[in-house]
Amino acid sequence: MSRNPQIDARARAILSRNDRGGYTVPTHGLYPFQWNWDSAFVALGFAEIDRNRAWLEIETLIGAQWDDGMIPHIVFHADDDGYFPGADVWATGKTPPTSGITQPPVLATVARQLWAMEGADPAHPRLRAVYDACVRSHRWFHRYRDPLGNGLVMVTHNWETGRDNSSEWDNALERVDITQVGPYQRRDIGHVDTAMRPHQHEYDRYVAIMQFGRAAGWDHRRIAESGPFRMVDVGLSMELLRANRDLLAMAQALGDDAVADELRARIALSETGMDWLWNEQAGAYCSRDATTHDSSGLVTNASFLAFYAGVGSPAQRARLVAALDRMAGSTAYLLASLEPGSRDYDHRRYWRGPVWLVMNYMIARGLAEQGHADWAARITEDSARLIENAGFYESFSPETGEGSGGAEFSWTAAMWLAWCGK
Ligand code: 9WN
Repeated sequence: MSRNPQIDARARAILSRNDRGGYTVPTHGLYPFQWNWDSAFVALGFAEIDRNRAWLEIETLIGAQWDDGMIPHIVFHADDDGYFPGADVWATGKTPPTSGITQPPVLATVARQLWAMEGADPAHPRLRAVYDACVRSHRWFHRYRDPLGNGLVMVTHNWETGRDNSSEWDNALERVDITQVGPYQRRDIGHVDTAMRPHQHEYDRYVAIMQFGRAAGWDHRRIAESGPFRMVDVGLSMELLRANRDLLAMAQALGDDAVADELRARIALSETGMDWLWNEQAGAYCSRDATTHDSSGLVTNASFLAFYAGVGSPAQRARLVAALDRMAGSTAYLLASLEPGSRDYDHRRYWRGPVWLVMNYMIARGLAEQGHADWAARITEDSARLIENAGFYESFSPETGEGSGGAEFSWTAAMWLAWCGK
């Protein structure tokens, strides 16, 4: 049952307009290439229209997987100088050209859903290749991105988190040396209002961290050990734990016992390890610096992925629900990306306040699975109202509902079709 057939038609038109044949750009203009986690969520939208096209979206993405197992955050299928940093700046030397970092591992979770929609047959002709790619990608995380050996995920660039300018990174970014960055031209602020994008002094640091990776020849071991930004991200830690559970379900169906054992051990490690991110004072899971061990102490939308990951004691979950309740009391629309009142909260600026529908989707799904149907319904309803009132923006003000960032956004359209518009 569709909530509004006219909005469905607009959502389909956005996916079709942003479809470049085999892959979808997040939005035209601002983001002219294929992005990793965008494509995974977009596949869920396509699954409502054309299953073949949904599989193709993720097959194109895994076609750019590196030999070491990393699935890159951007795949530069075609030249376009409307985005900085482009393929020549990353200089990874891959074919097709890609960036040198990754993004949130939500692919296995999406693949399991596509496979389940089609009957969960272990002999499904398109399952095996995607499954194998996810196994290799998850092993890459376990091998290179678990410096503490506790099953949590360290990122080496804030762009890997997908929550680019979250205040969680501020202290670590302050320490990044920008004296050698040199001149460059940002393209993002030519497409959207500067007030909705990261500040210049932050962008300089993003570029400096990228330059470190390039100078290291994109040697992921070296970057993990001595890179200028080493953050254990609550978002990726929760997303990978969830994705490992979904991958395990596929491994069992395929009778891949060795991988299933490996995944069970990883899941157990992460379940126990997650407490390292719990901040009792904040009453939430918060990211922590892998070098200094400082906790951000900030409640962000990523904190609520605990339900999606299936972690937290009853007491911890109660604190998270209390935080949800506070946020519902202070904003018109759930769920702000940073708790209002926090340092540098800004309801229009990117990941420092605005609501992002893909995060809402994962959080609502987790809440529903873990016995909080009322909160899941509230988040789903708010998400639908945001689209109905403002359109398919990249993100939205939690206070006014006004759209923020790019318009005609693929993953927002996909979330309408696959979730909140149903
Ligand atoms: C850098 C594409 C991407 C999303 C990220 C979002 C934004 C890029 C940017 O856009 O990041 O990767 O240049 O701002 O933060 O989550 O995947 O939609």
